[in-house]
Amino acid sequence: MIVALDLDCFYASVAIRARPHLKDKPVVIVQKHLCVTSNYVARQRAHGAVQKMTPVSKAKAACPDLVLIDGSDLTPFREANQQVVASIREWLAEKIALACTRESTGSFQCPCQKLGFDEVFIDLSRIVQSEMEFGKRPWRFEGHVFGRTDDDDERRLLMIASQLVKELRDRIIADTKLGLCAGISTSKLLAKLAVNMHKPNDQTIFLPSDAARYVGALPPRSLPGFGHATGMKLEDWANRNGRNELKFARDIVQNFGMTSEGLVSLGKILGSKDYARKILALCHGEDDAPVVDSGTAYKSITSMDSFRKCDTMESVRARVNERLDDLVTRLRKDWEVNKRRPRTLTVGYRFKGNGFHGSARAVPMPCEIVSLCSKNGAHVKKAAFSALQTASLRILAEHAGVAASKQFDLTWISIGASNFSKCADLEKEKQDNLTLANFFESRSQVDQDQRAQHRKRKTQEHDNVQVSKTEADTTPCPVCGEVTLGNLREITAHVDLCLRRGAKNKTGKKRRTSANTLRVDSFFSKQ
Ligand code: TTP
Ligand code: MG
Repeated sequence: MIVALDLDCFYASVAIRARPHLKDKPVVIVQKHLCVTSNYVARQRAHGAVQKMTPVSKAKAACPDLVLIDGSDLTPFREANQQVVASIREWLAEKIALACTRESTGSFQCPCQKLGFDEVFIDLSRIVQSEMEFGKRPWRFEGHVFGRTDDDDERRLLMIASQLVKELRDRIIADTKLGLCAGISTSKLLAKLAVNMHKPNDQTIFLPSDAARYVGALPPRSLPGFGHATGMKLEDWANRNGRNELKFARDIVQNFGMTSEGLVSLGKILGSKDYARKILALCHGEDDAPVVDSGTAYKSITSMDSFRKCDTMESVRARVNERLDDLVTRLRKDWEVNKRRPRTLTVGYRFKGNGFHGSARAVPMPCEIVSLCSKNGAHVKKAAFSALQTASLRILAEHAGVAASKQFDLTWISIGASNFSKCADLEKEKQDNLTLANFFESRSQVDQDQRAQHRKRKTQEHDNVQVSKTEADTTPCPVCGEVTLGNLREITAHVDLCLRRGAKNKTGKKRRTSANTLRVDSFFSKQ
């Protein structure tokens, strides 16, 4: 029992919520002279001339009283997305608690997966099951019903799901004042197709018995999960082999069939048999992809922008700085809420003439980000900014050839932080930092002692006197607990290796490798 939710004219709804006097006016959200979305008043008034990504001049010509709102700052949309997800999770928690009480069972999860800013998938199966056993009757469909089903149980379950979804939508609207649509079915594919069937502020149940016929009649590229590159490869294959155009999803099924030979030849075209299997199933209306819970915090925080021209180092620096201003502010905010630090920095880029084909490179996050998270102040932000700037420009130089001596023209860059490690217990971390610092201090002392001993030994060798090891000489590694002999550099390499391997300490408990790795890095950067 899967539900797909999609916010109505999302950016426009968020902008109008902050400006209620515009409620009945035609509104478009503008980014770089393009209308990225419009409210439904504008869509009706302009009779379809204000499509997403229409140039502002064209939209204005179709609807002269159009109100233009700048949408270049994504912060309000990001925040609205968080409100929506919080509302969903609160509702789910209430339903799960109710089911557990009724069934006298332990808690369970209903996965909730975010897709972009304004779409969410939820797997409601477990709550629907509980409702079927203990909930109120009569059951009926809530919303528009599409297709048919031969299975009475499935029909009942979808009725219950639709009633629950209506309740959830009402809750989201009450909490956030944002309208939304829902699609309800037995797979992500069908739920996603259903969500667009009745818009705005409505819901559709897709009964799956005829799904193969319905999906077969759709252009393959309109299927969620059927990407642009897949379409190009198949078109190319059809042209080269004198096949008819693969206009509809059923054409792909007919050309390759649902047989193992078909699968092998499609796999050769698409580069993987597994992917070929997924594409054939999609074209046949089948999708068994699970809803994977996204967690409450973002997996990555990325700032990106596209532009027409960026062909000098001065303009590259300016573009990188714009992204970093945004990224550093968001990382600091994220720290305040989630108390976590990113460990990976990823820089993506595209060049003019390459369309949407870009590349990206990931490197370990500069250690100055640690201070950005745990300390406040302009100098900390400046240090983090400067370290990120150096790292980003280095990636662009080394991997993209963006350097003063070279010719280039960038059209898009993205700078992202990911691979977060949680730091729930700051006091514990301070203690860990002290342990490491003390360890290195004592090792430093050992090195001095060893040098002194060496000198002494050289003198004493003369007198044939044996020198015993000092206490400090046997300081154990703070990660694995082993006594490692050698000079400071060798011991450092050992500790670093332990941290990276996530070595177990003496108690057998795994250490928090990532945070420690950063700590070692920061220790050395301070030296
Ligand atoms: P959509 O869900 O595609 O559109 P929408 O929510 O505005 O309208 P609908 O009622 O049809 O669902 O996209 C969500 C937001 O993403 C949209 O409000 C603006 C933004 N967006 C872009 O920034 N660029 C784009 O090319 C598109 C399609 C959307
Ligand atoms: Mg939407």
